[in-house]
Amino acid sequence: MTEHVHAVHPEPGMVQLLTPEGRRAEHPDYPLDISDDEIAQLYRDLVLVRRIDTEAIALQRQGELGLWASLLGQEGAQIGAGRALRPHDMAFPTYREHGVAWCRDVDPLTLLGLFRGTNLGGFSPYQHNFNNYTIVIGAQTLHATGYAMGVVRDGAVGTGDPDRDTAVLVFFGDGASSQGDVNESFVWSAAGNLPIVFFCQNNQWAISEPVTTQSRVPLYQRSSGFGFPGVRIDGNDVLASLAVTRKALDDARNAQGPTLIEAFTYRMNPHTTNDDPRRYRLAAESETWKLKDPIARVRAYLTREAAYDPTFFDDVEEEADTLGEHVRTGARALPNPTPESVFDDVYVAMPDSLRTQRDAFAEFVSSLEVSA
Ligand SMILES: Cc1ncc(C[n+]2csc(CCOP(=O)(O)OP(=O)(O)O)c2C)c(N)n1
Repeated sequence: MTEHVHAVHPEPGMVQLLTPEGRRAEHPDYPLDISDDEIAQLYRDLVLVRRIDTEAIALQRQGELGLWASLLGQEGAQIGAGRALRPHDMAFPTYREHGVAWCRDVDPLTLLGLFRGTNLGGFSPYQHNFNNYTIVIGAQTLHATGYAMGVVRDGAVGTGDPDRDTAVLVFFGDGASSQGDVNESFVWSAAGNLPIVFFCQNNQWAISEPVTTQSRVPLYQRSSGFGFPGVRIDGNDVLASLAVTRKALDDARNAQGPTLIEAFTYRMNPHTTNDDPRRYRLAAESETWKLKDPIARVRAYLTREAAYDPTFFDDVEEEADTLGEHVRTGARALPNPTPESVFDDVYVAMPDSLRTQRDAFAEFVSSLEVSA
């Protein structure tokens, strides 16, 4: 039996650098100089973020989280894009970018706090160069566009200094592409030639709404009407995501303006833990996408083409077990927030007027406490 039986070919025009069977492919516009050890590091990232996701779903089922938005199936898109960022670039996520958060060194427990209701975002966007999660669909594309305008005003574009030139990477979904906010950000980014990369994870579904009813053209073609390039990548291919995002971020930093990347992928799990996809999609669909799993192909490459030893995979599994333990015990131990913490992180330096309000609120709250 040959392995061609399970060959899954990319759509025409889609950039793919690692096939679902784990073979390297070349693309003339996106050469990727990467060592096997670097690919092994990407494998580690992919496995670890999948483990965070699996643990989070279990915690939600046990009543420890109110909700969780799973990234299953989208790890390749997110790790490739996340690892293409330079430290001083700024990224704007939606609520599903746990893989990018991982690349920005955000502790998974901080993300879990948002879904447990113990924090309102949890981390400083400026410490990680990673904005807080945004639930309002598409709003973060305008935030990112405003940030990119600031980058231009600071003169941090096209100077040729790699430590100064800055790009902005913003994530959104296929459903979000129909939002006015996203289209307004396309207009402003094109008009201002802003250093921004729009990274659309087309996971085929906006809750129960299929992408086919959202758009009559492939999403990556939307950008041409706004006057900037669009590229479709195999969103389950971490190498394609890395190479194409890297190039788009380089262009942005070099004052070449925006790019739209459509990562063609699939949401393997329900929209969130509150959703039941059996009500609106066929099981056969996800069975087909399983053949394009973003982790299996990297493992196949490392095993067959790079001759990696089984001990490497065992070590990554062991690391995932340790991380799982950290997530499980850490989530249960997350401290309850104090009422006045809603005032934290609103301003970099709290104005006196807000400080006065916070103190009055704290006094009010303590007046409600019943003495034993
Ligand atoms: C402005 C706004 N409208 C509606 C919602 C409700 N809502 C939450 S997720 C979602 C679908 C988003 O789909 P998509 O952009 O494809 O992203 P995905 O969740 O698939 O990653 C909707 C409509 C919302 N959060 N914000």
